Amino acid sequence: MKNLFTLCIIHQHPKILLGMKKRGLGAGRWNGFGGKVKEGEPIEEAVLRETKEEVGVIATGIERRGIINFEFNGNPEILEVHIFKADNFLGEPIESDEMKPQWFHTDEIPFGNMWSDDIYWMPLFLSGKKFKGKFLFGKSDVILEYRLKEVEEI
Ligand code: 6OG
Repeated sequence: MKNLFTLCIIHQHPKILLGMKKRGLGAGRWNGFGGKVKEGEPIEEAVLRETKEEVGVIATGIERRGIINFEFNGNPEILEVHIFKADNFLGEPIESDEMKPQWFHTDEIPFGNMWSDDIYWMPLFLSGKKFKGKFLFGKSDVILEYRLKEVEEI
């Protein structure tokens, strides 16, 4: 079973906007904004909807940069996460029920308090590359296996 998710990172060099996830999947970690794509919903609309819901801004200049499939050992669900970059936004970032936003310098990204895959693909993301990959997680969200490659087109 495969489910589609979005993840939006607003990148205004040298800073990125992340949110501390307050509930649900990944609670207690910094991440971009996003969530599950609804049945029949275009992915580009889903990423804008989730970003608006979670941080109160309309992301602009979005570009898809990565697609990563996540699997958790022993769980048949595959999460296909579409990662977008936004280079600007309308409105002011505000805290929501789900996320508390904060800007981070790209040299001070809090990888120790993020999903453990992020440190692998974030350098590609920050340098403007496109990428595809797959991560298999075990207990305590340890990475058991992964594949990650840069691609020309996504
Ligand atoms: P909601 O619970 O908000 O959707 N997500 C992941 N992000 C990273 N960086 N690594 C993972 O490794 C992830 N698994 C899921 C996708 C969950 C949000 O979390 C992202 C969504 O933006 C396993 O509906």
